Amino acid sequence: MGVKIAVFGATGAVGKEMLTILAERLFPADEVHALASRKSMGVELSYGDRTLRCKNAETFDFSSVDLVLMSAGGDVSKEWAPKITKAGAIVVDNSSAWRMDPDVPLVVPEVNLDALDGVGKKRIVANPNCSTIQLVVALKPIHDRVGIKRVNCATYQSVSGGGQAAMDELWTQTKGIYVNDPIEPQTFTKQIAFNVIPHIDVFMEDGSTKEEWKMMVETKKILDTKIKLFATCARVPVFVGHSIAAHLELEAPMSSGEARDLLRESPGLMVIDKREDEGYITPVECVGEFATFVSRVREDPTVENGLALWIVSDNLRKGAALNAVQIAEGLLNKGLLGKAG
Ligand code: 2RA
Repeated sequence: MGVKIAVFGATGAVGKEMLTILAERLFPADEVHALASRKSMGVELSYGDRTLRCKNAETFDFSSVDLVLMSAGGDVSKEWAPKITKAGAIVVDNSSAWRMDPDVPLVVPEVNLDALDGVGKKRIVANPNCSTIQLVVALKPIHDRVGIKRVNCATYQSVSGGGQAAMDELWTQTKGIYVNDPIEPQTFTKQIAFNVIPHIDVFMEDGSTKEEWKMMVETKKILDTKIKLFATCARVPVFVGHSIAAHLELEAPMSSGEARDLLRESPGLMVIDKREDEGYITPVECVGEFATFVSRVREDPTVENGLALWIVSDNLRKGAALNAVQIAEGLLNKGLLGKAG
């Protein structure tokens, strides 16, 4: 018996990717519903070679589905996820609303799939932040092999992390600069085209941003509370694909060769690491791919047992929609979906 599934927030960049990936991975759905706000009713969306017409989430009967993949923002999720689970469905939510709730598993299937066994408490599973997901996929095999004491990382995050509007703004600004049009009024506080903005999400008391805080607390919840992590997260003029320069301090030595071999055989990872022109991954090459890519694997001689990695992934796919669909696959394989769930 197939699963009845709804994508809530289907007209957004991540929602559209969720529909695409459900079809690409042949997720065994009997029914797939595209849901969004009333104003999007009737909007046509692709689901593989089929076209779905968007339905109004406010009037949708959530008792008719087994699973809802949500990417509609934190406020909408806080309001709707409890209503949806009360109607009987499981929610996989891409917002930050539930990630640190102790009764909500925060899951990256390659890292902590068994955390899904805790879905029964609230019947909500949280999808981690995009930059956290790609980081922990790469950290997991190294942590399991030798242990990681500390991670210091810098991120170079594409504008699609800010949604379709941010992508549109980069396009407009870039055109404007090329054709000497006046720069459009900024949705962002600073022009992103041909610039780098060291600010994602809001500033916190200690001077870090909430994006940097998310990477620290989510890595601890998903992988190991003992790992110390410090991040600097920047927005860069790239449409899709987040990059991370990660500098690790390990509990024991690991050569760059050992690290490359280990990462090559680890789930969800692809190593592209030749010490020559174009022997590494860049955001442009990761777009549309499922894998998290690792390049520039180096020993860092400035710290004891230091190891440096360059980690790149499509933030709309593994960083959001793919991870959510993989969680759905995990729920199905564990017998937690449908009438069994
Ligand atoms: C960003 N990680 O990149 C945040 C939210 N997707 O903007």
